[in-house]
Amino acid sequence: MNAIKKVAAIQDISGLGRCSLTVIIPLISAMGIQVCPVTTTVLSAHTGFGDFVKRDLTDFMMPALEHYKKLGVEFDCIYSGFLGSEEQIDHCLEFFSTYKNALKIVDPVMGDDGKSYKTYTQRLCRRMGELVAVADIITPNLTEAAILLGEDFPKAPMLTSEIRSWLVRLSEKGARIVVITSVVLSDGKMTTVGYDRDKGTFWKVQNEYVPINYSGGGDMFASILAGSILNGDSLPVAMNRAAAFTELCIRTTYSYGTPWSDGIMFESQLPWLMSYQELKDFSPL
Ligand code: PXL
Repeated sequence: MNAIKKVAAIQDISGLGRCSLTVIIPLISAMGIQVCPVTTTVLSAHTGFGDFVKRDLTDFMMPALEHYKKLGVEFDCIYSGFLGSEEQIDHCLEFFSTYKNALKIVDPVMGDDGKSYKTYTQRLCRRMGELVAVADIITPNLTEAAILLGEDFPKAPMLTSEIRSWLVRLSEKGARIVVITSVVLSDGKMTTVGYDRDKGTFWKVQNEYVPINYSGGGDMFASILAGSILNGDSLPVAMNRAAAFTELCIRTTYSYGTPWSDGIMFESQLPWLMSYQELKDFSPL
């Protein structure tokens, strides 16, 4: 048992734009959990900038794993996100199979707003399915859920019965907990939905809509969900904590009118996360 839980975060780091490790390290740390980065790529700015320089660290991933095995270190959680190549997926699979007792969280980052990111080929998206198959928890947004299910991106609001069926079908691919973000339900509300297969329960948390999509929003949501579950919160409370903090920070950022590519201003809101509030803004789906 680690005195403080350890999360191996298999993620990239971008100098500009607040995504992946520059979001995950401060947020999970603020929740009292240690982040051990397994850095896949170093970028001057995230790929949304269009123009950036990068150093690929794919060949660092297996030596890092070998080092951890030699040390006998145990991780409480392995958490993967944005990945740059099929080889990086192979290395993630090695981490997951090495740490069988760790909580396996896969954020199948592939796209947003109905489109896949430029760097994600169809083959890379298919291979992401292999990570989803070994995960305990997955956190796709609606675009990624559609890609994983081979469905068209829903242009209209979704019925509860429809999104429940998406949750169950995604869970049949492996994970016992599925959370889908950025779903518009037929009441017109922006909603996060979740399914716990073992308990047979469906949950939702609703959010204020903000008309801009910042980089790193998915990383923010998934890392708080991860921290919250590791700290013993129930699934709906974890969804509520992740959605509430993300909404708080997005609304703050929107009020300043900064560009989407700068990401979400979370620095001044960290005390909210650290104060670990009681939450009850969730309901059955
Ligand atoms: O937030 C996802 C993400 C992570 N890392 C890099 C990205 C993106 C999304 O564009 O470009 C490098």
